[in-house]
Amino acid sequence: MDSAGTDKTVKFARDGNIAILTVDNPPVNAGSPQVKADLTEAVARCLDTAGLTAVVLVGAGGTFIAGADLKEFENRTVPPVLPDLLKRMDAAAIPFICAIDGSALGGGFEVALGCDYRLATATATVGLPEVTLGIVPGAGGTQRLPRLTGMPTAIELIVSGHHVPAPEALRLGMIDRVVEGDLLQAALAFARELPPRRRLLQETVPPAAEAEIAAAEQAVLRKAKRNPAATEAARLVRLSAQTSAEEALAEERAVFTRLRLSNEARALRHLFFAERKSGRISGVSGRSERQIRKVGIIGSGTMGAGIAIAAARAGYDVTVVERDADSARQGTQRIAQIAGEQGPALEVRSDMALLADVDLIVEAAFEDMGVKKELFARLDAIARPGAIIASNTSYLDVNVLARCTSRPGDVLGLHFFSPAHIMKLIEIVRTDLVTPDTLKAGLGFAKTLGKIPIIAGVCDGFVGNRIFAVYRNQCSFMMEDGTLPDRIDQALQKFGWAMGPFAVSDLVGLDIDWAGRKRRAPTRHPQARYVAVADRLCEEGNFGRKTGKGWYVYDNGKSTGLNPDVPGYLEAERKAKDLPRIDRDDDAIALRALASLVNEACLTIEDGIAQRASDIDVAFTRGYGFPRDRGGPMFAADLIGADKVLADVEQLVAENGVGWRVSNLLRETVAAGKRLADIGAA
Ligand code: T1G
Repeated sequence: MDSAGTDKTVKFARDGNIAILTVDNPPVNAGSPQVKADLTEAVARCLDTAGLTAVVLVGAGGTFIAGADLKEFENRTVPPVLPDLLKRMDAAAIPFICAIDGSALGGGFEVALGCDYRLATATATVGLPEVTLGIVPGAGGTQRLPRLTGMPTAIELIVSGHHVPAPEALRLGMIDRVVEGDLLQAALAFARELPPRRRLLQETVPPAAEAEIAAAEQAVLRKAKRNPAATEAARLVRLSAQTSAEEALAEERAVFTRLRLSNEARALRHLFFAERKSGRISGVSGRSERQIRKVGIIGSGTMGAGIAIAAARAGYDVTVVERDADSARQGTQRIAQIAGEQGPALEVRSDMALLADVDLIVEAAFEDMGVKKELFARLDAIARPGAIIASNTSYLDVNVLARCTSRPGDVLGLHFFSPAHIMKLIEIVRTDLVTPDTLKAGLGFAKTLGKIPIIAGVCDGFVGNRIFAVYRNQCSFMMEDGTLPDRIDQALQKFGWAMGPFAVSDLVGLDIDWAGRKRRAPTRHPQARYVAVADRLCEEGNFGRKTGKGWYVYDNGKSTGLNPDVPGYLEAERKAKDLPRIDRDDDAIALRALASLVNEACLTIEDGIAQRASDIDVAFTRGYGFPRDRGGPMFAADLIGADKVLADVEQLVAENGVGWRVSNLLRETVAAGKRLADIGAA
């Protein structure tokens, strides 16, 4: 093999009459401007070299190309651009064979689509995830893919942004062959057979019935609401059968260029990097020395069942225990019901001693300090040395639980969100005495479950629930000021929240918060503002959806409108307190809600409970229904104007009195003209 060693990101080598181009830009061979320039040059070299019969394109480091370099997106595009490169490949006389290992995504898969043939290892993944980043494929993806898969499948794949595993990609026609053994050798052998040229753009899109196309479109667009890139992508794929390839490509590029710098795309890119950073702890790196294979779960209520299902699906050997045979029987049924046909089927047992040989125990018992303290002491006696003991508590002091054991270094919080087998967010609660290795093991477990972890310190509610509680409190103040709960919910939904706070309370159950308020009552300042309407609803036994009445009234689980008692209760409370009425429009409601989140988020960072602002954006978009296209509360505040948000925080503090203060960190960040979303970014 003759090879020209250079410091370029694309290496040119030859194997007889076949050129091998290797893209080498660690860690994921992202298509930086340098890569695009080097690839363009290397392709030109191939086309200028006499006697070549084929070009094999491959990636170094066990992966192909992860698409455009998302770090470069804020900068102006510099030529050469991918569409020009693909045009040159289209005009070439010899075939290009793409050899895919690892991932070929976005622009990376578009390069693969610009080749005549695509070979991949069985573990490779391919796809066009651009829509999930608020953009559309910009280098022919919307035109070439439908020619391979047909239009309905192309719409489904491009609008969902699904990463497709090689075997499925083969079935759908996205790739030509799955290779066992050495990928490069297989690609070379394939090239030596002198396959005929196959330029996708010269082919026609396989015909499909309009009904089938529309059904595929509706199914994916419904899930992609609030993402303008989704509708655009579907429209562009349809163009593939309506107009010339040249016109469609020009339109695709125009849409791509327009969306690239949109606020939605910026927000989604911010979240992409935020989610990769959120599990990092400064000074703690690498993998745990401990292997987790066996996982024990205590409690098979909604949370325990969800965690058990998530762990079993991720391949752990799972044991679930309950306090008695009756609860075990109910738990077994609950797991079967939640897991459905997909499984797993797990039998809940009533013998704690079964936890003696597990590597990690997740306690998901009743949320009561007394119960949990006793449990932790018992677990300490049962668990083998070196086993990790975690609590799924959402409020309680995990430091206290750690101290109930003789191994506080092995104790941490793993706070899952409900339903635990679906929700991606998990808080890794860092106790005072936890060892770095225990944290690493917790993070590794979360990652294997496919979760997105954030690190939280110990306080009432950790990061997410602490901030959410303040937001909800503010929403109830706005209600007491004179805006009815359904109007507040509507305003916040209009802003993009999946649900308004009152609808959420009804769903979760008003009794849950009631218990929390009672628990906190002794420590609440007697002069702190307190809205008592929710207590009144609870006293009447109205706990929300499950009792048919809460903030709203329900018929067969569906809301039929505001609970008619609520306006009267509110008027009475306002009169009794002699409160001035404050009318707020939708924007003012959304701004106040955001201001409350941002201020508490900054206080949480100041207190050392949250590590960085972007973790809060991850938590709220992944765990609380904050709109992803706004990038999370901190990113959204930067877009709206951090000074405007600060002004509203100041007003909020002035209106609400005792217990409320403006975060210094917020003030300083705004004064310095820095971005809130960058607080704590390393
Ligand atoms: N740009 C820049 N950095 C990237 C990157 C990218 N596209 N992809 C990954 N990284 C960094 C990431 O931040 C991390 O860095 C490291 O690589 C490892 O990633 C014209 C315009 C490839 C499946 O949407 O889905 O092409 O934090 O931790 O779990 O139409 O990364 O270590 O410093 O995620 O093994 C479309 C995005 C772009 C693919 C690997 N491409 N990447 O997952 O590792 S738009 C994507 C991923 C486009 C064209 C348009 C995943 C991965 P650090 P990781 P992983």
